[in-house]
Amino acid sequence: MLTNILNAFGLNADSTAVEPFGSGLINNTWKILAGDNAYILQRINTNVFKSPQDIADNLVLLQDYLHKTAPGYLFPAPLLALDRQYLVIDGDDNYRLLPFIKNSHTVDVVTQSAEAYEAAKQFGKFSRLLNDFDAGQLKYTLPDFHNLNLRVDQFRSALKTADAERLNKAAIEIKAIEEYIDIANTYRQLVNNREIPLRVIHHDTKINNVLFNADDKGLCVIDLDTVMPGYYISDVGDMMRTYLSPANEEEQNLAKIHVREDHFVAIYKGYMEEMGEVLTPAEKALFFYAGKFMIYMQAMRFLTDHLNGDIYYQTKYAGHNLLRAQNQLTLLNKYMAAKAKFEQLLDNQIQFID
Ligand code: ADP
Ligand code: GN1
Ligand code: MG
Repeated sequence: MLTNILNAFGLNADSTAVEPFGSGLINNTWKILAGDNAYILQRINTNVFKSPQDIADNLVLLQDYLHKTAPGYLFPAPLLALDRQYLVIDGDDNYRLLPFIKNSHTVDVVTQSAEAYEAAKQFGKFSRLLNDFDAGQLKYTLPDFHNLNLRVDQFRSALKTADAERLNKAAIEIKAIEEYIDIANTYRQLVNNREIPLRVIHHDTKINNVLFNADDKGLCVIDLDTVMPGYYISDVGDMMRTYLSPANEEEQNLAKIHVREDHFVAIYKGYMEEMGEVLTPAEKALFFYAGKFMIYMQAMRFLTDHLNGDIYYQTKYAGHNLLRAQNQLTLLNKYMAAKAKFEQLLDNQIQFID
C-alpha cells in the first residue's frame, strides 16, 4: 500500500521492510529498513495539521539556521523526495521521510529522574539554540494550539452541543474544570505581559518526543510539527504533565497517579542549565504555573473531545477520553498540592506565583 510513496522517496519498495512504529496519537508512523539504512515514514494527520507544507517550510528555516549557528546539533529534519519536495502527496494524504536516528529509542513513561533531567535539557537546549532566531518568521502550524482562552471557549461550546449521555457521564469532571478556571484567568493576564516573550517553542515535550541513546542520555528532540512561536510555559508545563507521574495519561487505575517531587527538581535543573540565562525573571516565576497550565489544558482538551464524541484523539475503548480527563484532573490535584515541597527542594531560592 505504501509502494508508490516509498518509490517517490527513491526507495525500492520490494527490498524494504515496513513496520508500524511508536505510540504517537496524531500521525501514522512506520519504520523502514532498506539495506543498511533505516528511516521513519510518517503520514501527517491533515485533520489536525491543515497545511503540512507550513511544517516543512518551518523546518527548512530552522535547519538552515542551526546548520550555520550550531553545526554539530542533531536536528532530524525531513529528507527530500525525488521531485525535490519534502512532502509526497497521494490524494488527501501527505507523507514525509526522516532519517531514523541510529541506536536511539524512546520511552513512554519516565521511570527515573535522570530521564526527566535529560529530556528537559534537550528541550531547553533546543529553545536556547534558537533564542536569537526570529520566532516571527515561523508559520503557526496549529493556530491557537496552546491558547487556553480558546480551549475554554471550545470546552463551553462542546457543553452546549454534547449529547445528554456524554454530559451526564462527565458531570464531575465538568464541575472540576469550572472550579479551576483561575488557571485560565492567569493565562489571560500573562499574554499581555511584555516580560513574557514569544519564543521558538516545541509545544509537545512529552517523553516519547525525545530520543535517547543506549546509555539513556538525551540525543535530540523529535516530533517537530508544532514548533512555532509560543510561551516557554508550554514546554516546561508539558514536561511536568508527562514526567512527574509514574503512570501516564493512559493509566486507568487513578490510584497509580502521583507526583515524584525529585522529578520536578530534575526538570528544573535540566531546563535551567540551558535556559536559565535566557529567561526573564517574570518567566522564571511561572515555572510552577507552567505545570498547572498544561495539565489543566490537557484535561480540558480530553474532556472536550469526549463531549464532542471522540473526534480528535485516537481512542481504544468507549469512554477513553473521559478517563484521560479524569486522569489529568487527578494529576492536577496532586501537582497543586506539591507546590510548597517543590519550593523547599529548590532551597526556597525561587517564589513561584500561582
Ligand atoms: P506523533 O506526532 O504521532 O507523536 P512522532 O513524530 O512523535 O509522531 O513519531 C512517533 C514515534 O516514532 C516517536 O515517539 C519515536 O519513537 C519514533 N520516531 C520518530 N522520529 C524518529 C526518528 N527520526 N528516529 C527514530 N525514531 C523516531
Ligand atoms: C498529541 O502528537 P502527539 O501524540 O505527541 C497532541 C498533544 C497532546 C498529546 C496528548 C497536535 O501529541 O497536544 O498533548 O497528544 N498533539 C496535537 O498525548 O494535538
Ligand atoms: Mg510524538
